[in-house]
Amino acid sequence: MPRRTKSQIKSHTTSRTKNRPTRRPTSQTKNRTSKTSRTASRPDRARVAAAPVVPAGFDPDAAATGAGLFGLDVTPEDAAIVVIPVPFDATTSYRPGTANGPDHVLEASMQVDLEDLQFGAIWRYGLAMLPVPKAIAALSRSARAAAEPVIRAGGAEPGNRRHAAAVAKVNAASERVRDHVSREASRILDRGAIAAVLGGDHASPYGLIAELASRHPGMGILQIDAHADLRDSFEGFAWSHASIFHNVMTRLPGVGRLVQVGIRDVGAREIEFAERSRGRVRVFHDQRLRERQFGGATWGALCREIVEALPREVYVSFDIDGLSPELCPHTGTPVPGGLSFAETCHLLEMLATSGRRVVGFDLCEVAPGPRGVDWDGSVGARVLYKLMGCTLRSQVGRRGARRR
Ligand SMILES: [Mn+2]
Repeated sequence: MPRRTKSQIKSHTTSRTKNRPTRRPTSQTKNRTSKTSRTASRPDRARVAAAPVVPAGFDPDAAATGAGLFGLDVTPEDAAIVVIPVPFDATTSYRPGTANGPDHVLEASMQVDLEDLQFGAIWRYGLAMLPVPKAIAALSRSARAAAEPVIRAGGAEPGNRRHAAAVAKVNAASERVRDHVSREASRILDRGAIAAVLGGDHASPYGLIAELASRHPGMGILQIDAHADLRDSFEGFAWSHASIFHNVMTRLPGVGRLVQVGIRDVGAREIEFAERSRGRVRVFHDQRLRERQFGGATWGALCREIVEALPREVYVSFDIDGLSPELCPHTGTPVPGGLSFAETCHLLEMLATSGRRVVGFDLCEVAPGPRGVDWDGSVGARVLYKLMGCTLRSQVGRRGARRR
């Protein structure tokens, strides 16, 4: 299909609700039922298309009246996957901006072509994002302002009452975000849909992970990240982005195992935490994976090992900085090394086809560049679409099981 021209993109971003260009070419849109049988010749797509959750009256060929995720006009009530946007990044230590991630990815998602070579017609299931909550964005700004002097000082100084007050304010804000996400997630899960989080910093999905861990005891987490995020409160902040998996592994007994991939910036105490976990935390360091590749191991073999370390039910936590930094130059803490896009897609496909069930996911730390440079968002939107495809594929044939 033809790509949109720059001017189309521009006019779209300035007035996104007014007769924006048609989302899909006509060939895809006439009659979804017959489309299902027409695509059945491709085995992977047939599996996905076998159980579409397409809302009645949805016409992807019509000019959109709203600006839904991926340009689809699907309400959260009709969607099989509902994204909870979390515009919060009070504790990002190096460079703020991921609070704008949800808006940025939403905008870039309009440009994503919806047929997926790996996962088929993902969009058929209905994909939607809740409105970006202005109250959380405002809370992020005020918490960020409170956190700033503490971050500048390199962390809360013991006995510094101003720092202590700031930390208390930031922690309270983070807890409000956690409770908000938990509440929204519970609502989505209760009606049998799949819930996902779009951050925001990496602390954003805690409420979702907590909700899923109580519903799927023993579930594993596949974390793709440059950082281990296993710090026991970072700079004094209990709910720091750098502490999320410390919090998850110490507060959520429902999480059976954490499998980390792409880690290449890690503290001594984080390594110790993983080593003392008796296998509950399994780390695939980026450098170790590369060394094995240099010695002849294939990426496919390494992916199999990663996937086999995971239990039957899996949550995927995707920090965009797990990717090579040229794919996310404006994220909070970019680090050299990391996964390529193709390596990521292969890993997700191996997970999806391994017989495991992906029960939810998040994408965090995507930040826009200066003056609307939309590269980070473009990558983020595509990763989000792949995560959706991976999740749906893993659940195909188990629609009944998706009820809980
Ligand atoms: Mn992270």
